[in-house]
Amino acid sequence: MNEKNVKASSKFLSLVLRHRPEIIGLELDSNGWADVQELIAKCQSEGRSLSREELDEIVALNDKKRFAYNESGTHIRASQGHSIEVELNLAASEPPEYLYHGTVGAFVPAIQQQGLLKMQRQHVHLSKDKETAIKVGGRRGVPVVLVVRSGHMHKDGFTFCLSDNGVWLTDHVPAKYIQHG
Ligand code: HQG
Repeated sequence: MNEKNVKASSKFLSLVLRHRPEIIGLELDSNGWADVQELIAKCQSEGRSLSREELDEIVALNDKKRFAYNESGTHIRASQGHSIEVELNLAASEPPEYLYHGTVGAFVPAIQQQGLLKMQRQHVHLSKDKETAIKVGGRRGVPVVLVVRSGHMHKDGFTFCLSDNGVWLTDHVPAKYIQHG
């Protein structure tokens, strides 16, 4: 598979494994897992041919390791980023003192009022480094990086989880814990 095909198939997988499994008639279990054989068969019946080998390549090569197999390799899920309700069963982890959130200037006034909200997704997404936050914000325009005082939040009783692909997840970041980077 060339890089372009990996990217296109990854985008399609993000759509079905995070947001809209029903477009190929797929069902995810409550933890977000899809049966691999069913996924392959349903992609094929929708004219999206995808072999197990190609899926292996996507899981291994995807730039952000967005997808993961279960231990026995029978099921696959997105490691984070869902809009549909799934229970990822991630253990709570102690975050570093600071985490970063990439956004754009147009959202900053609302964020200063309401804090960071999960919007359409299941969590607020935070990065451990500024470079990643710049990329996340850059998807929407000129990036603005907000610094989250995650250590302080943790001391105050807020829960954080680390996804399998290294994204920090939490439910809400109140404005008082946010500073400009
Ligand atoms: C903003 C990508 C107004 C927030 C990335 C963001 C990430 C507010 C947008 C992952 C707000 C939501 C998630 C408030 C937050 N008022 N706007 N109170 N609170 N926002 O896409 O973090 O490539 O749901 O700043 O790398 O941008 O898909 O979240 O701009 O990890 O794997 O509302 O998606 O991962 O946008 O991105 P999103 P995000 P993948």
